Amino acid sequence: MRMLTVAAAQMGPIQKADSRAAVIARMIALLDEAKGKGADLVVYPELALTTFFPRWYHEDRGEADIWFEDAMPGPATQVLFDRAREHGIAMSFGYAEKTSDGHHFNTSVLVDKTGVIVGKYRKIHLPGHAEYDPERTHQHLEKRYFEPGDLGFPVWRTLGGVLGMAICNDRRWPETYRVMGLQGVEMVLIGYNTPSVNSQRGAEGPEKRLFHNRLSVQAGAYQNATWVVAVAKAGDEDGHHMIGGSLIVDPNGEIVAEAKTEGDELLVHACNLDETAFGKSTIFDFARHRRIEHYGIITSQ
Ligand code: CDT
Repeated sequence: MRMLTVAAAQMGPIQKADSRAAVIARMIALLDEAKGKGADLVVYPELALTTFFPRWYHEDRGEADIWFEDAMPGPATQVLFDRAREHGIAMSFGYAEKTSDGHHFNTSVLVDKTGVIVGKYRKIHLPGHAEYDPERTHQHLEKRYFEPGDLGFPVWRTLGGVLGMAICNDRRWPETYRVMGLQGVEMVLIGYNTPSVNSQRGAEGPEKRLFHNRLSVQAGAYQNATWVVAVAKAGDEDGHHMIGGSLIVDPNGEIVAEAKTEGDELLVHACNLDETAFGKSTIFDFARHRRIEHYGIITSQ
């Protein structure tokens, strides 16, 4: 059996005024707890180091660079890498990335047990809008602050399995999972920040959004015979509430662990990566059963 004990490290709210150091201290506390519970891998949310800043409008785009990291690890995050390496735990977390040539991405990294970044993913499906929209109850300016990811949906052979990453809105798109499924993915790591209300549709509240979260993640897991670990940043950030509902889902699409709070909370589960084999060799044996001659429209429009 190929066992991988994963810890979904849900994080409670991060306020606009919170320092990186304060946030990283919380991440280290979760890492220490995960070590005590035998985790091999800790998964943190999207944009784990800061508040969900795309809700804030900066007329001058350059002012938003305060939310971005231009090195990883950098001066603030080195302690997190050091602690993970001391514990011999792998980790994945999201952050806002500014590249040396001035590009901006919503990024997540996969760090192995020796503290080396072995994988990087840049968010492809960017929701929201680029300009201030007075019609919305709140802003969601990901299209202002980030460029669409340019790395595709790779998978990495590490930790005894085949791992992939996606970020928040990506989890709602079947193509996200299928592109990794076609590469044999066995565990998909996803961080998210999901507002509890739809800024354009007052009637859609937290219950519906938690339902859509489960629906998307469970379907992606089942239809690709993969584990999925989906991790929220939750609760009230400066008056803006976000759903929790972090999940670990097995290759049958069943929930094996689910967050009960909207705070910092660790979900730990020992995942048998060999459980992916049955679905991949039977109902979702892609080579035998897919009919790609009928799928062209998916990539032509
Ligand atoms: N962070 C992120 O991608 N959030 C979106 C909100 C959608 S509404 C603009 C999500 O899909 O959860």
